[in-house]
This record gives sequence, structure tokens and C-alpha cells, in this order.
Amino acid sequence: LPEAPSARPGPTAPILPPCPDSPPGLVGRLLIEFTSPMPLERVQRENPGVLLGGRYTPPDCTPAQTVAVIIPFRHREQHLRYWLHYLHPILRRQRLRYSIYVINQHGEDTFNRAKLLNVGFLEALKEDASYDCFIFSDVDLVPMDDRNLYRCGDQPRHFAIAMDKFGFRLPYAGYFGGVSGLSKAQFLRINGFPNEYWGWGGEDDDIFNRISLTGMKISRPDIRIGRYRMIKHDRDKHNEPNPQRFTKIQNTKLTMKRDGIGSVRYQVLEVSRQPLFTNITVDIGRPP
Ligand code: UDH
Repeated sequence: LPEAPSARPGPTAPILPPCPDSPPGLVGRLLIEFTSPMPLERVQRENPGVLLGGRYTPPDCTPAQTVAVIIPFRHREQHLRYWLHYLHPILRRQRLRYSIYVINQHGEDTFNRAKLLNVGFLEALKEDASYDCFIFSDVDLVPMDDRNLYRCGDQPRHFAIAMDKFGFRLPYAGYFGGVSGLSKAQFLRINGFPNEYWGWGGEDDDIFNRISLTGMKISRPDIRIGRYRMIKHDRDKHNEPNPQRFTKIQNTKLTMKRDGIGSVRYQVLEVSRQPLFTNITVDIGRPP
């Protein structure tokens, strides 16, 4: 008796092999520069396989993880174009199933990077409960080597370990800034990120403390692979260095229980699915 057609996979539901641990199409060291202007239309043309909202799934294999890339954002349109131009092809070559979320802080009150990242975690999961890996990336950091795989592992991962502005070295042993990645379970274990660091600095050290205090260790790529170019920029308005940061990072052990993903308050003003990313504009309030 012939099998019922619905019982076997048709052309729309192929059974794909798992994606390889080491993706075969990587190129290694990349030439990254930010001199010629980067029109968004060009970036769209270069990335026809990316679906609305900045989603991508490899056509030829089944990835082990589903990755949400979260970018804290305000008034950096130029940087975002370069970021999308370089990162989409890299993430594709890495055979990731991923989406890009730009978390755009509404208004002109003091910037709050870590709170925006908390919002990104929750809003991504609201859209798709299957995310199990979260990569948090500044908009001005582009990896110089596609072997720096944007995946999560059994420990929190720090990716941006050798930035050009720090002479391609880790600035200090506990540095966890720029680009990092945590699985959903790791993120929840540290109660997410702090919401109370307004202005520049300290929030990344607080996150490092949370990770250490919960008994986890930072994993990092090889120093020759974790290289980054930062797009040069002046200090933003309304993101002045936070003078409270030095005392705050002394108190993570006390504050992390009450301040984190369990206590974040905000209001989403708009979700807009763009061709290469999902923009979420959010009111996160202002410092007390
Ligand atoms: N960000 C924005 N808009 C802002 C502030 C910050 O989008 O107004 C985001 C963006 O993703 C950025 C990240 O937050 O990459 C980190 O902020 P930052 O770039 O200001 O931090 P960084 O340490 O620079 O890279 C500090 C100021 C450098 C002044 C250098 C003068 N030569």
C-alpha cells in the first residue's frame, strides 16, 4: 500500500542534518573598515536570505541553538548599517539560526545599556519562546574573524576580548564589555543584568560580578580570534560617565537579588520589523 503523502517529508519539510560544530564555509581573518558610507539599501541587497525582522535560518542544516542578538541603541543609525553589513554574512557563514533585535531607548534621558539588554531578553522571548542563547552586542563593534562563533556554551562567553582601541588586548582580567553571550539558563541564574546603572560604565563589571558570585566562569576565544574593530565616535550626549559606578560594583552581592530581570519595569512604545532587524522602541524611565 502506498504511504500517505503526509506521512513523509515533502519538499517544504526537509529533514536536515545537524549543523556542524565547525562550520565549513568560514574565511577566518576579515578586512573591516568604516570609511565608505553604507546605504541600508545596499545592505538589504547583499542579504536576500534574511527574513523580515532580521531573522535567518540555515537552509542546509539544523542548528543546535536559536540565537537572539540584542543591541542597545540610541541615535547610532550610521553604526548600525556597518554592523548589519558585516554581521549578517558572518552569522550566516557560522550557520546560526538567529534574529537581530535593536533595543532603542526612547527620549533623551540618561542612557542605560544594561536595562536595555534586559528588555531585549524579555521582548525577544515574548516573540519567540524558543531562544536559548542571547548575544549582547554594542552597535559599534565588529569582529575581525568569523571563527569567533556567536554561540552559547556551558559557561557565559565573552567575545570582544581584543579590541583595536585597547591594543588588541584584554584591558583587565575581569573585563566583560562590548560583546557577550549567555544561555537563557545562565542569564536567569544571575537574575539578568542590573537596571540601576544610568550613564556610562560599571554595568559590565556588575555583570562580571554576578557571574562570579553564582559560581560560573567566563569562557573566551583565543586572543588571535577574538579581535574587534570599534567604529570611532565621540562620547554620546546623555551617556556621561556614571560617578556612582565605583561604589555600585562593590555591592553586587547585595543588589543582584533585588535588581535584575525579575524587577525590570518599562513600556514598549513600538515594535517594527525592518528587513534586517527588529526595532523595539522602549521607555525605560529615568534615573531616580
Ligand atoms: N549606545 C547608543 N547610543 C548612545 C549611547 C550608547 O546606541 O547614546 C549603545 C551603543 O550600542 C554603544 C553602547 O551603547 O556601542 C556602548 O556605549 P559607548 O559606545 O558610548 O561606550 P564605549 O565604551 O565609548 O564604546 C565610551 C565613550 C568613548 C568616547 C571616546 C572619545 N574619543
